[in-house]
Amino acid sequence: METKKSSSLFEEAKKYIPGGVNSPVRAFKAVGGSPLFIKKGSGSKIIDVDGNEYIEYIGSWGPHLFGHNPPFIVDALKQALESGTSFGAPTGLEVEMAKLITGLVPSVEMVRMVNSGTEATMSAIRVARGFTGREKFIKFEGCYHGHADYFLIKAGSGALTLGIPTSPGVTKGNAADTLLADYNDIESVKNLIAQNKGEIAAVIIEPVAGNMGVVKADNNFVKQLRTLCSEEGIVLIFDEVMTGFRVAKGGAQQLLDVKPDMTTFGKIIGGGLPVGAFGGKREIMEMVAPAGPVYQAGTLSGNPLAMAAGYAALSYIKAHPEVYDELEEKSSYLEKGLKGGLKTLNKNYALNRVGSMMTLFFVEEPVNNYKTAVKSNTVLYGKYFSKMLQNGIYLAPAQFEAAFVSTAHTKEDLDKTITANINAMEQL
Ligand code: KE4
Repeated sequence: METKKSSSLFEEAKKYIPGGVNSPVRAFKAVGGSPLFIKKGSGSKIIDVDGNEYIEYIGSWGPHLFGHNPPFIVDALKQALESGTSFGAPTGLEVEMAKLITGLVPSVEMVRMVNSGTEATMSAIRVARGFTGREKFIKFEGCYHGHADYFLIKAGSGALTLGIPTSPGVTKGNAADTLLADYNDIESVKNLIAQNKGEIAAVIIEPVAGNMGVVKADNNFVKQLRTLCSEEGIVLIFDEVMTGFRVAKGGAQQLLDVKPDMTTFGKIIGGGLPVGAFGGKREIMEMVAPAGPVYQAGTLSGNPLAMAAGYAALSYIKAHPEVYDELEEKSSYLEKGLKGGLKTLNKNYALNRVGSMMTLFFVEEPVNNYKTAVKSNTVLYGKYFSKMLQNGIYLAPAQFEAAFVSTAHTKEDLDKTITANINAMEQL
Protein backbone atom coordinates (compact mmCIF):
# COMPACT_ATOMS: atom_id res chain seq x y z
CA MET A 1 0.00 0.00 0.00
CA GLU A 2 1.70 3.16 -1.27
CA THR A 3 1.45 6.09 1.20
CA LYS A 4 4.33 8.29 0.06
CA LYS A 5 2.20 11.38 -0.59
CA SER A 6 0.54 11.12 2.83
CA SER A 7 3.91 10.74 4.52
CA SER A 8 5.44 13.77 2.82
CA LEU A 9 2.33 15.84 3.50
CA PHE A 10 2.57 14.86 7.15
CA GLU A 11 6.22 15.99 7.33
CA GLU A 12 5.21 19.30 5.77
CA ALA A 13 2.18 19.63 8.06
CA LYS A 14 4.28 19.16 11.21
CA LYS A 15 6.22 22.33 10.34
CA TYR A 16 3.10 24.48 10.54
CA ILE A 17 0.49 22.63 12.60
CA PRO A 18 1.11 21.21 16.11
CA GLY A 19 1.66 17.49 15.59
CA GLY A 20 0.71 17.95 11.93
CA VAL A 21 -3.01 17.68 12.62
CA ASN A 22 -5.87 19.90 13.70
CA SER A 23 -7.14 17.37 16.21
CA PRO A 24 -4.79 15.01 18.12
CA VAL A 25 -6.60 11.72 17.61
CA ARG A 26 -6.03 12.02 13.83
CA ALA A 27 -2.23 11.77 14.22
CA PHE A 28 -2.07 7.94 14.46
CA LYS A 29 0.11 8.35 17.58
CA ALA A 30 -1.75 5.52 19.29
CA VAL A 31 -1.36 3.09 16.39
CA GLY A 32 1.99 4.05 14.90
CA GLY A 33 2.91 5.19 11.43
CA SER A 34 1.83 8.46 9.94
CA PRO A 35 -1.73 9.49 9.22
CA LEU A 36 -3.32 9.12 5.83
CA PHE A 37 -4.27 12.39 4.19
CA ILE A 38 -7.71 12.05 2.68
CA LYS A 39 -8.57 13.38 -0.76
CA LYS A 40 -12.21 12.34 -1.06
CA GLY A 41 -15.08 10.66 0.69
CA SER A 42 -18.04 9.01 -0.97
CA GLY A 43 -20.65 6.88 0.76
CA SER A 44 -18.86 4.35 2.96
CA LYS A 45 -15.49 4.93 1.29
CA ILE A 46 -12.62 7.36 1.62
CA ILE A 47 -9.72 7.73 -0.80
CA ASP A 48 -6.32 8.99 0.39
CA VAL A 49 -3.95 11.23 -1.52
CA ASP A 50 -2.04 8.17 -2.80
CA GLY A 51 -5.24 6.85 -4.35
CA ASN A 52 -5.86 4.05 -1.83
CA GLU A 53 -9.54 3.38 -1.14
CA TYR A 54 -10.85 2.21 2.22
CA ILE A 55 -14.16 1.13 3.66
CA GLU A 56 -14.21 3.46 6.66
CA TYR A 57 -15.90 3.38 10.08
CA ILE A 58 -14.91 6.79 11.46
CA GLY A 59 -17.58 8.79 9.65
CA SER A 60 -15.75 11.96 10.71
CA TRP A 61 -16.07 10.69 14.33
CA GLY A 62 -19.82 10.36 14.12
CA PRO A 63 -21.47 13.01 11.90
CA HIS A 64 -21.85 10.85 8.79
CA LEU A 65 -24.91 8.77 9.66
CA PHE A 66 -25.61 8.55 5.92
CA GLY A 67 -22.00 8.21 4.78
CA HIS A 68 -20.00 10.82 2.88
CA ASN A 69 -21.74 13.34 0.62
CA PRO A 70 -25.31 12.02 0.73
CA PRO A 71 -27.06 13.75 -2.21
CA PHE A 72 -29.83 15.29 -0.09
CA ILE A 73 -27.26 17.09 2.09
CA VAL A 74 -25.08 18.15 -0.85
CA ASP A 75 -28.13 19.57 -2.65
CA ALA A 76 -29.23 21.47 0.47
CA LEU A 77 -25.76 22.98 0.81
CA LYS A 78 -25.54 23.99 -2.85
CA GLN A 79 -28.90 25.71 -2.59
CA ALA A 80 -27.98 27.52 0.64
CA LEU A 81 -24.68 28.67 -0.80
CA GLU A 82 -26.51 30.67 -3.47
CA SER A 83 -28.04 32.89 -0.78
CA GLY A 84 -24.91 33.50 1.27
CA THR A 85 -22.93 31.72 3.96
CA SER A 86 -23.48 33.78 7.13
CA PHE A 87 -25.29 36.99 8.08
CA GLY A 88 -24.72 37.37 11.82
CA ALA A 89 -28.44 37.94 11.99
CA PRO A 90 -31.34 35.57 12.67
CA THR A 91 -32.76 33.51 9.81
CA GLY A 92 -35.97 31.53 9.41
CA LEU A 93 -34.05 28.28 9.04
CA GLU A 94 -32.75 28.59 12.61
CA VAL A 95 -36.36 28.63 13.84
CA GLU A 96 -37.15 25.58 11.72
CA MET A 97 -34.04 23.82 13.06
CA ALA A 98 -34.97 24.57 16.68
CA LYS A 99 -38.51 23.30 16.06
CA LEU A 100 -37.13 20.16 14.44
CA ILE A 101 -34.77 19.34 17.32
CA THR A 102 -37.35 20.07 20.03
CA GLY A 103 -39.85 17.98 18.07
CA LEU A 104 -37.50 15.01 17.80
CA VAL A 105 -36.23 15.11 21.43
CA PRO A 106 -39.16 15.67 23.86
CA SER A 107 -36.96 16.62 26.84
CA VAL A 108 -35.61 19.58 24.87
CA GLU A 109 -38.11 22.45 25.11
CA MET A 110 -35.66 25.14 23.95
CA VAL A 111 -32.30 24.90 22.20
CA ARG A 112 -29.33 27.17 21.39
CA MET A 113 -27.12 26.43 18.39
CA VAL A 114 -23.32 26.62 18.73
CA ASN A 115 -20.39 25.51 16.57
CA SER A 116 -18.97 22.41 18.26
CA GLY A 117 -19.70 19.80 20.88
CA THR A 118 -17.23 21.48 23.23
CA GLU A 119 -19.11 24.77 22.99
CA ALA A 120 -22.32 22.90 23.70
CA THR A 121 -21.08 21.12 26.81
CA MET A 122 -19.18 24.07 28.28
CA SER A 123 -22.26 26.25 27.79
CA ALA A 124 -24.51 23.65 29.39
CA ILE A 125 -22.31 23.54 32.50
CA ARG A 126 -22.31 27.35 32.72
CA VAL A 127 -26.10 27.48 32.42
CA ALA A 128 -26.52 24.76 35.06
CA ARG A 129 -24.24 26.75 37.39
CA GLY A 130 -26.21 29.93 36.71
CA PHE A 131 -29.53 28.17 37.22
CA THR A 132 -28.57 26.50 40.52
CA GLY A 133 -26.16 29.10 41.89
CA ARG A 134 -23.79 26.22 42.60
CA GLU A 135 -20.24 25.70 41.25
CA LYS A 136 -19.22 22.04 41.31
CA PHE A 137 -20.18 19.36 38.78
CA ILE A 138 -19.76 15.61 38.45
CA LYS A 139 -18.29 13.93 35.38
CA PHE A 140 -17.37 10.27 34.94
CA GLU A 141 -13.92 8.79 34.44
CA GLY A 142 -13.41 7.97 30.77
CA CYS A 143 -16.14 10.26 29.51
CA TYR A 144 -15.07 13.01 27.14
CA HIS A 145 -17.09 16.20 26.82
CA GLY A 146 -14.74 18.24 24.64
CA HIS A 147 -11.68 20.23 25.61
CA ALA A 148 -12.96 22.93 27.98
CA ASP A 149 -10.49 23.13 30.87
CA TYR A 150 -12.70 21.67 33.56
CA PHE A 151 -13.57 18.61 31.46
CA LEU A 152 -9.96 17.57 30.90
CA ILE A 153 -9.82 15.65 34.14
CA LYS A 154 -9.59 11.88 33.56
CA ALA A 155 -11.11 12.53 30.16
CA GLY A 156 -11.58 9.97 27.40
CA SER A 157 -11.09 10.06 23.62
CA GLY A 158 -7.82 11.61 22.47
CA ALA A 159 -6.89 12.67 26.01
CA LEU A 160 -7.05 9.04 27.16
CA THR A 161 -5.44 7.76 23.95
CA LEU A 162 -2.45 10.08 24.35
CA GLY A 163 -2.13 9.30 28.05
CA ILE A 164 -2.95 12.87 29.12
CA PRO A 165 -6.40 12.30 30.64
CA THR A 166 -5.67 15.25 32.92
CA SER A 167 -4.12 17.96 30.80
CA PRO A 168 -1.35 20.42 31.75
CA GLY A 169 -2.67 23.95 31.60
CA VAL A 170 -5.81 23.10 33.54
CA THR A 171 -5.61 25.21 36.70
CA LYS A 172 -6.13 23.82 40.19
CA GLY A 173 -9.05 26.23 40.55
CA ASN A 174 -10.74 24.81 37.51
CA ALA A 175 -10.03 21.22 38.49
CA ALA A 176 -11.29 21.84 42.04
CA ASP A 177 -14.87 22.12 40.87
CA THR A 178 -14.75 18.97 38.77
CA LEU A 179 -15.78 15.90 40.77
CA LEU A 180 -15.02 12.45 39.36
CA ALA A 181 -17.37 9.48 39.63
CA ASP A 182 -17.14 5.96 38.23
CA TYR A 183 -19.30 5.08 35.25
CA ASN A 184 -22.10 2.62 36.14
CA ASP A 185 -21.35 3.03 39.87
CA ILE A 186 -24.20 4.88 41.62
CA GLU A 187 -22.47 4.64 45.02
CA SER A 188 -19.57 6.74 43.70
CA VAL A 189 -22.12 9.42 42.79
CA LYS A 190 -23.92 9.20 46.15
CA ASN A 191 -20.59 9.61 47.97
CA LEU A 192 -19.70 12.74 46.02
CA ILE A 193 -23.12 14.24 46.66
CA ALA A 194 -22.82 13.49 50.39
CA GLN A 195 -19.34 15.06 50.52
CA ASN A 196 -20.46 18.15 48.56
CA LYS A 197 -24.01 18.60 49.87
CA GLY A 198 -25.78 21.52 48.19
CA GLU A 199 -22.70 22.47 46.16
CA ILE A 200 -23.21 20.45 42.98
CA ALA A 201 -24.75 22.22 39.99
CA ALA A 202 -24.75 19.39 37.49
CA VAL A 203 -23.99 15.82 36.60
CA ILE A 204 -22.85 15.42 33.00
CA ILE A 205 -22.69 11.97 31.43
CA GLU A 206 -22.40 10.30 28.06
CA PRO A 207 -25.58 8.18 28.34
CA VAL A 208 -23.83 5.71 26.08
CA ALA A 209 -20.11 6.26 26.49
CA GLY A 210 -18.20 6.43 23.21
CA ASN A 211 -14.94 7.96 24.37
CA MET A 212 -13.47 5.15 26.42
CA GLY A 213 -14.59 2.99 23.58
CA VAL A 214 -18.31 2.12 23.57
CA VAL A 215 -19.60 1.34 27.06
CA LYS A 216 -23.30 1.01 27.82
CA ALA A 217 -24.72 2.80 30.83
CA ASP A 218 -26.70 0.32 32.91
CA ASN A 219 -30.34 1.35 32.67
CA ASN A 220 -30.90 1.06 36.41
CA PHE A 221 -27.81 3.20 37.05
CA VAL A 222 -29.14 5.98 34.83
CA LYS A 223 -32.61 5.84 36.39
CA GLN A 224 -31.02 6.11 39.87
CA LEU A 225 -28.93 9.02 38.60
CA ARG A 226 -32.12 10.72 37.44
CA THR A 227 -33.77 10.23 40.83
CA LEU A 228 -30.71 11.46 42.74
CA CYS A 229 -30.43 14.62 40.62
CA SER A 230 -34.15 15.37 41.04
CA GLU A 231 -33.93 14.90 44.81
CA GLU A 232 -30.81 17.09 45.13
CA GLY A 233 -31.79 19.84 42.68
CA ILE A 234 -28.85 18.90 40.47
CA VAL A 235 -29.15 19.52 36.70
CA LEU A 236 -28.77 16.21 34.85
CA ILE A 237 -27.01 16.80 31.53
CA PHE A 238 -26.90 14.07 28.87
CA ASP A 239 -23.97 14.69 26.58
CA GLU A 240 -25.46 13.30 23.36
CA VAL A 241 -22.93 14.92 21.05
CA MET A 242 -22.10 11.43 19.79
CA THR A 243 -25.29 9.48 20.60
CA GLY A 244 -27.81 12.14 19.55
CA PHE A 245 -29.64 10.92 16.43
CA ARG A 246 -27.00 8.15 16.26
CA VAL A 247 -28.33 5.37 18.51
CA ALA A 248 -32.02 6.25 18.00
CA LYS A 249 -34.18 9.03 16.54
CA GLY A 250 -34.54 10.42 20.05
CA GLY A 251 -30.98 9.57 21.07
CA ALA A 252 -29.79 7.52 24.02
CA GLN A 253 -32.44 9.13 26.25
CA GLN A 254 -35.07 7.41 24.10
CA LEU A 255 -33.34 4.02 24.51
CA LEU A 256 -32.93 4.52 28.25
CA ASP A 257 -36.37 6.11 28.68
CA VAL A 258 -34.83 8.71 31.00
CA LYS A 259 -35.42 12.45 30.58
CA PRO A 260 -32.39 14.65 31.38
CA ASP A 261 -32.80 18.31 32.32
CA MET A 262 -30.41 19.35 29.55
CA THR A 263 -28.96 17.67 26.47
CA THR A 264 -25.95 18.58 24.36
CA PHE A 265 -25.68 17.76 20.68
CA GLY A 266 -23.10 17.84 17.90
CA LYS A 267 -21.85 15.77 14.97
CA ILE A 268 -24.98 14.44 13.20
CA ILE A 269 -26.97 17.67 13.73
CA GLY A 270 -24.43 19.46 11.53
CA GLY A 271 -24.74 17.00 8.63
CA GLY A 272 -20.94 17.17 8.31
CA LEU A 273 -20.57 20.89 9.03
CA PRO A 274 -19.51 22.46 12.34
CA VAL A 275 -22.61 22.50 14.54
CA GLY A 276 -23.29 21.90 18.23
CA ALA A 277 -26.31 22.67 20.36
CA PHE A 278 -27.45 22.63 23.95
CA GLY A 279 -31.04 22.57 25.12
CA GLY A 280 -33.43 21.38 27.77
CA LYS A 281 -36.15 22.51 30.14
CA ARG A 282 -37.61 25.93 29.35
CA GLU A 283 -37.02 27.24 32.90
CA ILE A 284 -33.33 26.42 32.56
CA MET A 285 -32.85 27.63 28.99
CA GLU A 286 -34.59 30.94 29.75
CA MET A 287 -31.47 31.67 31.82
CA VAL A 288 -29.45 32.04 28.60
CA ALA A 289 -28.68 35.55 27.31
CA PRO A 290 -30.37 37.62 26.06
CA ALA A 291 -33.44 36.03 27.68
CA GLY A 292 -31.58 35.61 30.96
CA PRO A 293 -28.30 36.54 32.65
CA VAL A 294 -26.07 33.59 31.66
CA TYR A 295 -23.96 34.83 28.78
CA GLN A 296 -23.25 32.63 25.76
CA ALA A 297 -22.55 33.76 22.20
CA GLY A 298 -21.06 32.76 18.85
CA THR A 299 -20.29 34.58 15.62
CA LEU A 300 -21.26 31.69 13.40
CA SER A 301 -23.81 30.02 15.63
CA GLY A 302 -26.80 28.92 13.54
CA ASN A 303 -25.19 30.07 10.30
CA PRO A 304 -27.29 29.31 7.20
CA LEU A 305 -24.80 26.92 5.60
CA ALA A 306 -24.42 24.69 8.65
CA MET A 307 -28.14 24.90 9.35
CA ALA A 308 -28.92 23.82 5.79
CA ALA A 309 -26.78 20.68 6.16
CA GLY A 310 -28.04 19.91 9.65
CA TYR A 311 -31.66 20.58 8.78
CA ALA A 312 -31.39 18.28 5.76
CA ALA A 313 -29.92 15.53 7.93
CA LEU A 314 -32.52 15.79 10.70
CA SER A 315 -35.40 16.23 8.26
CA TYR A 316 -34.34 13.01 6.56
CA ILE A 317 -34.33 11.26 9.96
CA LYS A 318 -37.79 12.62 10.75
CA ALA A 319 -39.15 11.49 7.38
CA HIS A 320 -37.37 8.13 7.41
CA PRO A 321 -37.19 6.74 10.99
CA GLU A 322 -36.70 3.36 9.34
CA VAL A 323 -33.02 4.31 8.89
CA TYR A 324 -32.55 3.09 12.48
CA ASP A 325 -33.91 -0.33 11.56
CA GLU A 326 -31.47 -0.43 8.64
CA LEU A 327 -28.59 0.70 10.85
CA GLU A 328 -29.50 -1.89 13.51
CA GLU A 329 -29.68 -4.67 10.92
CA LYS A 330 -26.31 -3.75 9.35
CA SER A 331 -24.60 -3.14 12.70
CA SER A 332 -25.80 -6.39 14.28
CA TYR A 333 -24.74 -8.24 11.12
CA LEU A 334 -21.26 -6.76 11.43
CA GLU A 335 -21.12 -7.48 15.18
CA LYS A 336 -22.11 -11.12 14.63
CA GLY A 337 -19.55 -11.47 11.85
CA LEU A 338 -16.73 -9.96 13.91
CA LYS A 339 -17.63 -12.09 16.95
CA GLY A 340 -17.79 -15.17 14.71
CA GLY A 341 -14.26 -14.44 13.55
CA LEU A 342 -13.02 -14.04 17.10
CA LYS A 343 -14.67 -17.32 18.06
CA THR A 344 -12.99 -19.27 15.28
CA LEU A 345 -9.66 -17.89 16.48
CA ASN A 346 -10.45 -18.58 20.13
CA LYS A 347 -10.16 -14.93 21.08
CA ASN A 348 -12.61 -13.65 23.69
CA TYR A 349 -12.09 -9.93 23.19
CA ALA A 350 -14.93 -7.71 24.40
CA LEU A 351 -17.07 -6.18 21.66
CA ASN A 352 -19.55 -3.55 22.87
CA ARG A 353 -22.22 -2.21 20.56
CA VAL A 354 -25.13 0.19 20.91
CA GLY A 355 -26.96 0.72 17.65
CA SER A 356 -24.50 1.72 14.95
CA MET A 357 -21.59 2.52 17.28
CA MET A 358 -19.29 -0.22 18.52
CA THR A 359 -15.81 -0.94 19.89
CA LEU A 360 -13.68 -4.10 19.83
CA PHE A 361 -11.57 -4.00 23.02
CA PHE A 362 -8.35 -5.98 23.15
CA VAL A 363 -9.12 -7.34 26.59
CA GLU A 364 -10.72 -10.69 27.38
CA GLU A 365 -13.23 -9.56 30.00
CA PRO A 366 -16.40 -7.45 29.97
CA VAL A 367 -15.79 -3.71 29.59
CA ASN A 368 -18.31 -1.68 31.58
CA ASN A 369 -16.31 1.31 32.84
CA TYR A 370 -13.01 3.19 32.61
CA LYS A 371 -11.08 0.74 34.79
CA THR A 372 -11.96 -2.25 32.61
CA ALA A 373 -11.56 -0.31 29.35
CA VAL A 374 -8.00 0.73 30.16
CA LYS A 375 -7.02 -2.91 30.62
CA SER A 376 -7.12 -3.15 26.82
CA ASN A 377 -3.87 -4.00 25.08
CA THR A 378 -3.44 -0.80 23.09
CA VAL A 379 -0.24 -2.06 21.43
CA LEU A 380 -2.15 -5.03 20.03
CA TYR A 381 -4.94 -2.68 18.94
CA GLY A 382 -2.35 -0.63 17.04
CA LYS A 383 -1.12 -3.72 15.19
CA TYR A 384 -4.70 -4.76 14.44
CA PHE A 385 -5.52 -1.29 13.14
CA SER A 386 -2.57 -1.43 10.74
CA LYS A 387 -3.45 -4.91 9.48
CA MET A 388 -7.05 -3.84 8.90
CA LEU A 389 -5.79 -0.79 7.01
CA GLN A 390 -3.67 -3.04 4.79
CA ASN A 391 -6.86 -5.01 4.16
CA GLY A 392 -8.64 -1.84 3.04
CA ILE A 393 -10.56 -1.19 6.26
CA TYR A 394 -10.11 2.14 8.01
CA LEU A 395 -11.02 1.98 11.73
CA ALA A 396 -10.52 4.53 14.49
CA PRO A 397 -6.74 5.01 14.97
CA ALA A 398 -7.20 4.57 18.71
CA GLN A 399 -8.57 1.87 21.01
CA PHE A 400 -10.69 4.27 23.07
CA GLU A 401 -13.00 5.39 20.27
CA ALA A 402 -16.11 4.10 18.55
CA ALA A 403 -16.54 2.65 15.09
CA PHE A 404 -19.62 3.93 13.26
CA VAL A 405 -21.77 2.11 10.71
CA SER A 406 -23.63 4.32 8.23
CA THR A 407 -26.59 3.67 5.96
CA ALA A 408 -24.07 3.84 3.10
CA HIS A 409 -22.28 0.65 4.24
CA THR A 410 -23.33 -2.21 2.00
CA LYS A 411 -23.48 -5.93 2.84
CA GLU A 412 -20.41 -6.30 0.61
CA ASP A 413 -18.59 -3.71 2.74
CA LEU A 414 -19.55 -5.57 5.91
CA ASP A 415 -18.51 -8.94 4.53
CA LYS A 416 -15.14 -7.50 3.46
CA THR A 417 -14.72 -6.12 6.99
CA ILE A 418 -15.59 -9.47 8.56
CA THR A 419 -13.04 -11.25 6.35
CA ALA A 420 -10.38 -8.59 6.98
CA ASN A 421 -10.93 -8.98 10.73
CA ILE A 422 -10.07 -12.69 10.57
CA ASN A 423 -7.02 -12.02 8.36
CA ALA A 424 -5.80 -9.28 10.70
CA MET A 425 -6.39 -11.29 13.88
CA GLU A 426 -4.52 -14.28 12.41
CA GLN A 427 -1.48 -12.10 11.77
CA LEU A 428 -1.31 -10.69 15.34
P1 KE4 B 1 -16.21 18.65 19.53
O1 KE4 B 1 -15.83 19.89 20.28
O2 KE4 B 1 -15.01 17.82 19.13
O3 KE4 B 1 -17.14 18.95 18.35
O4 KE4 B 1 -17.12 17.74 20.49
C1 KE4 B 1 -16.59 17.36 21.74
C2 KE4 B 1 -17.34 16.15 22.25
C3 KE4 B 1 -18.26 16.29 23.27
N1 KE4 B 1 -18.96 15.24 23.74
C4 KE4 B 1 -18.79 14.00 23.22
C5 KE4 B 1 -19.58 12.86 23.77
C6 KE4 B 1 -17.85 13.79 22.17
O5 KE4 B 1 -17.70 12.54 21.66
C7 KE4 B 1 -17.12 14.87 21.66
C8 KE4 B 1 -16.08 14.72 20.57
N2 KE4 B 1 -15.78 13.40 20.18
C9 KE4 B 1 -14.45 13.15 19.68
C10 KE4 B 1 -14.40 11.70 19.20
N3 KE4 B 1 -14.33 10.80 20.27
C11 KE4 B 1 -14.04 14.10 18.62
C12 KE4 B 1 -12.85 13.67 17.76
C13 KE4 B 1 -11.70 14.60 17.94
O6 KE4 B 1 -11.43 15.03 19.08
O7 KE4 B 1 -11.04 14.86 16.90
